[in-house]
Amino acid sequence: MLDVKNLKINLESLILNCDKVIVFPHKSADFDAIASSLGISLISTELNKESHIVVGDPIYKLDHGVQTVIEQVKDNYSIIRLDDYEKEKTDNTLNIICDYNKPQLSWVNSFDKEKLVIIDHHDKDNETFESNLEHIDSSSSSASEIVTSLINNFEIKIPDNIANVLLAGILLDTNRLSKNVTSDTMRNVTLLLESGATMEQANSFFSEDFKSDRKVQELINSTKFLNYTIGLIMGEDDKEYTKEELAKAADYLLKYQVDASYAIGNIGDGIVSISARSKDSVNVGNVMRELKGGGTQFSGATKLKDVSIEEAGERLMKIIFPNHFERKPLKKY
Ligand SMILES: [Mn+2]
Repeated sequence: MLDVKNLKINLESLILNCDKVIVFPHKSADFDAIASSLGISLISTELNKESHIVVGDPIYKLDHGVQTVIEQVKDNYSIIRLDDYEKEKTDNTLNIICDYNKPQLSWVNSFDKEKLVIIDHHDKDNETFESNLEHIDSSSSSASEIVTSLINNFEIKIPDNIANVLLAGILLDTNRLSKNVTSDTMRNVTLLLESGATMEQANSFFSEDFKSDRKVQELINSTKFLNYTIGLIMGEDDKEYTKEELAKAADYLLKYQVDASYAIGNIGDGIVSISARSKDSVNVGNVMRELKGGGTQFSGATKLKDVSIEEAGERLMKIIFPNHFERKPLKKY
């Protein structure tokens, strides 16, 4: 692997020789992905090169903190949708992917090898994209740490707001500096603090999860226990949830004396999702397969189109209790 000094030299020449730079955070962009992408965009701007960051996820589905970040930077950085990428790309566009290295996590499944740069801290495997230049360093805490050190090598001054986001990226992937922290991590943290980031500001992005946590708590509060051993959560018909919120709620119920838990909710675009979890006596993967979904014994999910929450619940009941299915209200435990 190239050290950051050589990464800088190679990246500089690739950026200077392309038409424009397009940066890709991974699907369901988190702080680390978005922060490292912003850092790369900052470098491109300093090299007088046009750059765009492609966020393929519907913005409202992203973590609330990430939405806040995008809101704060969107006047100074070009954040574009997948459709715009199709319009923007040219034969000589340099694509830079941040915080991932595989097609499964990518909104774009294939890139011209010669026009691809990978900056990541996750292990490589045989799925990893082929690229012209890669810096995949699993000893780094985060892509944000790598990019901070890269910006420093370019001797670029980091604006306050970007320093705060990069710090949030490092805090996320180190569980607030409690794991994967090396002296290099701390040197980069220091650099960000010297550039105007503060722990208070960077941490404040995380408290944006409050809204989502509340939704998960509401889901949990609505649990009905069937046969004392199965937890069923049905979201409100007019509310939209993320798959993660449903999964978190189903996960939470496993803390109690349940064998399995199911959380049902609208996830947008007319789709109702069921997230299922179990300890070990119920194979929820099989239950979900009956509903055209999938999973393992312990965790599964499915998506149903054009059904109400109620109907989705009934379909699920028919599979769990095929012989006892009756249309009467579920008893609250
Ligand atoms: Mn990361």
